[in-house]
Amino acid sequence: MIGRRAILQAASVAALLRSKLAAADEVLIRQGGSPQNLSTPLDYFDRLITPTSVFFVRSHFGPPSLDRTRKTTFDGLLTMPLTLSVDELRSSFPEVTVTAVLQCAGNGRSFHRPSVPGVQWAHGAMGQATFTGVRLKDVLAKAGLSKDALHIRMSGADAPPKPTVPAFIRSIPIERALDPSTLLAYRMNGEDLTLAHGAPLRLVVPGWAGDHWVKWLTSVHAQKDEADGFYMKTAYRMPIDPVEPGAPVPPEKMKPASTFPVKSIIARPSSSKRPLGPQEIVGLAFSGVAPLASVEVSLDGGKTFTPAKLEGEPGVGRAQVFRFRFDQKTPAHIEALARARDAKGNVQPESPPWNPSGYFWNGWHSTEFEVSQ
Ligand SMILES: Nc1nc2c(c(=O)[nH]1)N[C@H]1C(S)=C(S)[C@@H](COP(=O)(O)O)O[C@H]1N2
Ligand SMILES: [Mo]
Repeated sequence: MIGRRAILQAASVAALLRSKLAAADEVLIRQGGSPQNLSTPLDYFDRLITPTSVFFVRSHFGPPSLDRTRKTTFDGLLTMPLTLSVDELRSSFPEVTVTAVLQCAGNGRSFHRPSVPGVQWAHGAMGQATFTGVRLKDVLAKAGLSKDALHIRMSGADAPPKPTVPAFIRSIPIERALDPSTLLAYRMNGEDLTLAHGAPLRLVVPGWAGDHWVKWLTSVHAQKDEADGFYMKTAYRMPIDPVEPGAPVPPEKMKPASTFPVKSIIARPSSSKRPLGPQEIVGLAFSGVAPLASVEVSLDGGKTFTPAKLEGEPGVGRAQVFRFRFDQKTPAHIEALARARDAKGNVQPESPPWNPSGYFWNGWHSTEFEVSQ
């Protein structure tokens, strides 16, 4: 028999859970599509670290159950296959923390013209967090990685809704797997990973788009070839050379989408009224290709640009805050736009090339506001 006390306890746990969910749901913006696509509101891009409670979520099928003791199997072209829980990984390998941008390849898709099907993200399918875990290369070394292994294939505990829907299986090339920044992470922003973000274990690939960051990891498999399946051979591919907007692109003219290009996003002010006097344009900028070099702001529609001040440390796949201050003494309608540049000389374009899946949109972001007495 279930006692009254147990029922009351269960009811209060349920109420607590509901209030927690409601708190996150009130802030995150539902993007539709299947089942958990939530984007971060622009206002949160005024700081280096995006709080986990408002960090965007993208899941193709929704999360599996939460099991912090779930093990991950490392097998394939390894002389000593391993099966390890998070606790076992932690006690066997050095712990590392990276600060990195996690951005969905489809972030900004809604701005491509002609429009492209898929989740219609605006700017909020990205965030920056600290991720703590162990290096994938350390685990592969211990497992005796074979010279024949050229790709690492990964999958998670989430399952498609029906057998005819392909599973989320991804692979990364061996050079990327052995990069010291590639982590098997179990903490985010200093706390245990939440279920939505891949608990108990996810891959972290700084500089590469979110689809490589496999959540709820169960299998890490060393193999000779790139992984097969819909999420490698069809999805997440870009034209090798720019194509006519709207034109079909044959598969052999496509390559996997990996590093995300240089981009800046303005957090504040959003379209609003401002009093006369000091004004500040604030946002985040980053590049998956090279460290950020500069952000410039234009107040005349892109004719002239002035450098903004950068905060935070530069790094590949790492966001910095930019701040641009000016004094507005007379009433005016202001349109401010930002343009970022990375250390390899890549410059954020006014409007990026179209591609069939609408990936990596990184056009200039602008904001308009009214300054008055
Ligand atoms: N197992 C699994 N991992 C996954 C996905 C998924 O559907 N299943 N989605 C990927 C995609 S497309 C993105 S953009 C990121 C999003 O990570 P987040 O939800 O922690 O923000 O997770 C990636 N990892
Ligand atoms: Mo994504």
